[in-house]
Amino acid sequence: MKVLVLEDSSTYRKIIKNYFSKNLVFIDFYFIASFEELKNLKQSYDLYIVDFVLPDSQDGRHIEYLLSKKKPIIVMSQYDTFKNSPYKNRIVEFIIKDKYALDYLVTFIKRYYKNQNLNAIIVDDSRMVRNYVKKILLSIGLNVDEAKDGSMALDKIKTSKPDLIITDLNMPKMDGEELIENIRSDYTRTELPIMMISDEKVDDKFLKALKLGANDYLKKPFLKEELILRVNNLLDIYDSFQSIKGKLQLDNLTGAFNRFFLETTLDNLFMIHETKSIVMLDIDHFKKINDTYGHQMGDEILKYFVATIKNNIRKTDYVVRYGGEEFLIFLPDATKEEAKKAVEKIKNSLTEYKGVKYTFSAGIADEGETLPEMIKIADKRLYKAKETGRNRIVID
Ligand code: GH3
Ligand code: MG
Ligand code: MG
Repeated sequence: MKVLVLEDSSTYRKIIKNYFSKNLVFIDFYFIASFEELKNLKQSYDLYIVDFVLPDSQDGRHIEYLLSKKKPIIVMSQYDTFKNSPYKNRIVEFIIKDKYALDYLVTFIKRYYKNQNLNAIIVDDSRMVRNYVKKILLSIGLNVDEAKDGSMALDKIKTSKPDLIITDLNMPKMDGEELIENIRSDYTRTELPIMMISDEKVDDKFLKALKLGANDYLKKPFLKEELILRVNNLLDIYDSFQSIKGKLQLDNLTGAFNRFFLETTLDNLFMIHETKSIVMLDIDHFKKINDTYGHQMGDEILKYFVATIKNNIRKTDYVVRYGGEEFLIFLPDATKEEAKKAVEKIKNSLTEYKGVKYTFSAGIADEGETLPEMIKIADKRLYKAKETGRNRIVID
């Protein structure tokens, strides 16, 4: 993805460049400083980030010029005078250059980058609404299809599963409620998010649709910004659930989740669950096993170890390969005592593998405000288990 930044201040250009190179490694950025340079560009870009006031364009002529490229434009400025500009409704975002500006930009661009691989369907009997919403969704990078009513939407969903449904409630043929019911018989809330937009005046209708399985709603008329923020939020959650299934997040040898999963997804799951425990496990004297029976046998034992763990935990628990022969189990909705029971079950069913006997030590925690904090506490207890003789479970 190629992004063009038009900014006349060399200092601010440097700041942006520096910030983006740290936070957006997978995107190509090009920097220019004037309207003149913009007009001389031969290439086109996927996204434009432009300063509102330039020495050679003070009234937004460069924005007018860019609109013809039909690509999203983000305008930045030190002042909020742009809010009165006629271009205000024709760009995706207006960002004031305050201390939050670059953070927000990075979040927006990351989401835009991911949205390019996602498909949304807008379902509404009014062509005007469809067009309006479609334009907004396109401007945040999504691919968009449309349907006039519920049954047409269902047909489209059956042919190829989209990633987001935005639907009206009152429609001829099949209305929103029936559509939501139908979708939910095949897909859960995290498998296919649904957002309602309706001029429905009765709150009961929205509540009922939420109970039927819609994820969120907006009342018409709504602000463009609000739709963008809510849709992007919904897709952030959707992404983290989708990527759980992704092979990218699995360790090749054992099939446990890897560190990438831990750092990108587990963090979100951690926040969602009120009660949760973490177990850190480490095989005892594993180096000796490798030295005695060979590295290949060591590998097989690691696989067998993970299989044994998985056999003794719930489907909703996660096993992560934390290091070589060190593993982490994340148990949502489990207290330390419940986690301990699971670990004891693992201990009891871990007999031997091809004649090789081995044991493990474990530390368990359900304390800590953040994921790293909880890991640290469990890790400390694991260390204690090792110190005090191995082959044991420590919970405090
Ligand atoms: P302790 O009881 O203190 O945990 O002792 P240990 O020998 O298990 O721990 P140490 O950290 O000293 O050694 C870990 C060993 O695990 C060293 C390393 O070669 C081995 N190891 C790490 N990853 C793999 C792997 O993927 N396959 C195999 N076969 N061995 C591995
Ligand atoms: Mg070990
Ligand atoms: Mg170790």
